[in-house]
Amino acid sequence: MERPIVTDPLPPVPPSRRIAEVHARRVWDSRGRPTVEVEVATAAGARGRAIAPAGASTGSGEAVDLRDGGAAFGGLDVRQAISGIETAIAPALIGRDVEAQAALDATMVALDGTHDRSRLGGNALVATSMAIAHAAAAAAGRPLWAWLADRSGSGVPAMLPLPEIQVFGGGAHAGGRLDLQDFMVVAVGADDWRTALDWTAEVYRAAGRLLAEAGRLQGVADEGGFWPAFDDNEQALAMLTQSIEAAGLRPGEDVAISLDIAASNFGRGGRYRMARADGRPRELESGELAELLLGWLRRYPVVSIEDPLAEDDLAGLAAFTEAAGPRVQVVLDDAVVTNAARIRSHAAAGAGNTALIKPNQAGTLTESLAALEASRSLGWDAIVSARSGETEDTTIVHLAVGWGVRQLKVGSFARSERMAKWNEGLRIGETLVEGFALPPRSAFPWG
Ligand code: 2PG
Ligand code: MG
Repeated sequence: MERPIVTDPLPPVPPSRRIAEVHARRVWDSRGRPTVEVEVATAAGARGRAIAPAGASTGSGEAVDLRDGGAAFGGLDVRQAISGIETAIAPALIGRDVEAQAALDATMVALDGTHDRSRLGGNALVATSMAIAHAAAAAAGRPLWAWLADRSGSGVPAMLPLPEIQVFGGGAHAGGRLDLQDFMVVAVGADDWRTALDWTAEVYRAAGRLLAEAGRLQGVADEGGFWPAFDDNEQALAMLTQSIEAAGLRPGEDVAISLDIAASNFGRGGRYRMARADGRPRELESGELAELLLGWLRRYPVVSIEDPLAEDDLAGLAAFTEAAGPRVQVVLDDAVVTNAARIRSHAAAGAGNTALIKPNQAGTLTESLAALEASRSLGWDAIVSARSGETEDTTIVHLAVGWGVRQLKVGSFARSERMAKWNEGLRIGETLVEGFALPPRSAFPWG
């Protein structure tokens, strides 16, 4: 007689970890645009909440947000993304184990079914993915950074990351007033998070005063950096260096410069149309733009440069990385879009040495972590980054600390969607074994 096949049922998920509710609501971001907030709750009442950010200078390979189109809010409404969470994502997650982040993210990716997350929306996925992590941490009674650190197995001690903070905004964040997008400072000489913020606050004040005195201040750009009315990109670099000095700090020693050229915004096919290359509109070849940037690296205390050439200019990125040398951090954003496979192929080509990690470019935390692990396995460094459209959500600070990422880029030292992140670091530092200590200077290419 045949014996009946008995399969063990999966053990029931305890109420403390069983997802009982996934609720989406429409909220507003720092540009006054609609965005997606998700709340996840377990049967025992642990809750997590997160909000999707939004980019303005996006890479072509990013997960795309689902936006409604039409007349309302410039076509940027997110009602379809919200309804997709309620009708498709929530039913697939309810009853599941909130701790199973990778499996839950995989379910969302499979439900979406597109290569660019365009059916359910990268905005729907990232808000849900981050809310799951918050709910899991809450269910375990742990702060999110500690929950992530417990499970990351990276062996890297949980530490606050070195901040990259914008002082001037240009490019797509300031009506194209300057070609370059982010003129940032990095407190390379600071031993701890509080000192890094103190120094940056002084540089930011000095920059505002110097700009106003020069009659070049036009308000603030999208990320809270000053919107400077310069005739030439290099004038901004010179004034940023002066601002560090005016704050009583040593350029390059205490505080150095980091640039996001965001060259995909003005270049394609190896040709770059700059409005203010040296005060006038000019079209540059890839090699000419590289020369211009290398000249700035020689003349100013620049330690890090992001997207120096466009995302489609792999040969140019590789040539620039080689020419800049190992002491310069060459960060790729638009070209690798938080994607493990793209990071691998760029590393193989010798293009770049550091990956920007933006969870909403990938769509889920699991894919973001895969991108981070790929960069680590290749000997690249990584920077967790916010977007130009942000909110009070502080998840990325916890990701940087919990995943052991040594740098964090959030935008400027003004406006609450930015300050919420810097201030969250002040809270987290009080609870870390390492306190407010930053990674040692020797950990970085400029060390
Ligand atoms: C970038 C980001 C942040 P956006 O290019 O790195 O500065 O901008 O979010 O608009 O892509
Ligand atoms: Mg960028």
